[in-house]
Amino acid sequence: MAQTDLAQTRRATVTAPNDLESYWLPFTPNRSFKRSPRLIVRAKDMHYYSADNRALIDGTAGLWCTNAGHNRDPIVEAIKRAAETLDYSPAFQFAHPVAFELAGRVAALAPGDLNRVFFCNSGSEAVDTALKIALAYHNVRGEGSRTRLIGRERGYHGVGFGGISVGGIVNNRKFFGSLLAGVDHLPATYSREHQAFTKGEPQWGAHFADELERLVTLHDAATIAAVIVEPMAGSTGVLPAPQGYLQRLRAICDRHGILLIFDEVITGFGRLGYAFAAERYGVVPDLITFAKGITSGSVPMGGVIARDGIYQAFMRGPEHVIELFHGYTYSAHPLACAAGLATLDLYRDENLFARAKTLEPRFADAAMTLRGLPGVLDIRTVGLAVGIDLASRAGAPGLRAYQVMERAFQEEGVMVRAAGDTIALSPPLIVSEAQIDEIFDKVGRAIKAVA
Ligand code: PXG
Repeated sequence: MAQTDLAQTRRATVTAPNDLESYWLPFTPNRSFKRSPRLIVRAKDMHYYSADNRALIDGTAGLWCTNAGHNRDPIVEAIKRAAETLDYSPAFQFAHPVAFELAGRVAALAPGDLNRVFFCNSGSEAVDTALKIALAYHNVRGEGSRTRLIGRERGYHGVGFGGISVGGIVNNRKFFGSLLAGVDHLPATYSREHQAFTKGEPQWGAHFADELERLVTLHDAATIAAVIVEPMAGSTGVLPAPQGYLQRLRAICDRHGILLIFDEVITGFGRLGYAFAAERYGVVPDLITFAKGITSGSVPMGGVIARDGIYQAFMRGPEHVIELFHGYTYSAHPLACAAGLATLDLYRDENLFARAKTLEPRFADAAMTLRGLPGVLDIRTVGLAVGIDLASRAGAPGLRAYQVMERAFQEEGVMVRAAGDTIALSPPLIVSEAQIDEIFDKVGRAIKAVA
């Protein structure tokens, strides 16, 4: 481009009408947002900065992703270097060295013999990838009748057709037709009556895993490919697995040759005090999905980690033939891989997973100080995550939590997530004890202000 053209382009950018209409925001009430926009322009470590230059403490690690904190120098540097060195290389039939290095590092963090890593660009793609690997795995082994997928009520597995089919959130499903055929659901494990104000995994509820036996009896194991669950349901309000529940699911899957998929898009990379929640629970799933924390949110990336036997099942047939007909243009994108390596270095060098574990009791105590505030019905904590259920306003479900979120942003200077009438908090793992107190003080004031 000639110099004059460039100058013209720049001027055009600056003088372009800057209204808010063109952008259709995801999972956002567009009209009320555009009446009162919440614009973020930069971030550093534990803070966001709004367009009017107010500092906001990040109570949610973005959308559960900036586990190492924001704009960390080593990650920024790694992305810059990668952009200068290799912008893109084809993901199919070619590869670049950093992809192998990152795959090895991710595999080393995974439990048991989960040692094969498939890369994609988001949690939704990771879920679709895992479901497809599960179906294809049975197929290549001559058990092609195993086509049924089992999810869970109140599960969130992203927004692809696979993810919404196994997911259990009615609004994410009801507008989108018939979804995938042959899907069934386990019940959600939450009961306020049995577990209100529990810190960590509730004692009550492991028996919900036995519902899988019921589904096996109903459908026959020979028709079931896989079960997918989040070790801790994040999006629907932080629902930790009951004690013993995941172990029981594992045992039932083993009994019937069903693959167990842990969707660790939120729980991966330290949220529950371990690289993966699988480790916290001593359960080795067959497939783990990850995203978000792999790059601390800095570049989109997701992936699936598979047990060795799953990968090996595909390694048959003529060697020049593709073994798995699946992948994305941007699988293992060079910038994402560079960001991923720098992020894993930070997690290791700053011991951030162990830090989350050490802070967990402190975080839970601080969270429970909100008990007794107006409208607070339950508080659930696990790792560095908390869900605070608020009483819905008559005839307007979700309104109270939305008001808390707005108030927190506009007046208190803290970012929180509202899901229905639940406030979810999940700060970056670099959060200090003083910042934990600050976050809960601010959230408490916002809850009182809108009471
Ligand atoms: N699986 C799980 C368990 C998730 O939590 C996805 C898959 C999909 O990831 P992508 O990258 O496609 O968005 C998620 C995403 C919230 C919130 O407020 C949660 C997610 C995304 C945005 C908001 O709880 N989880």
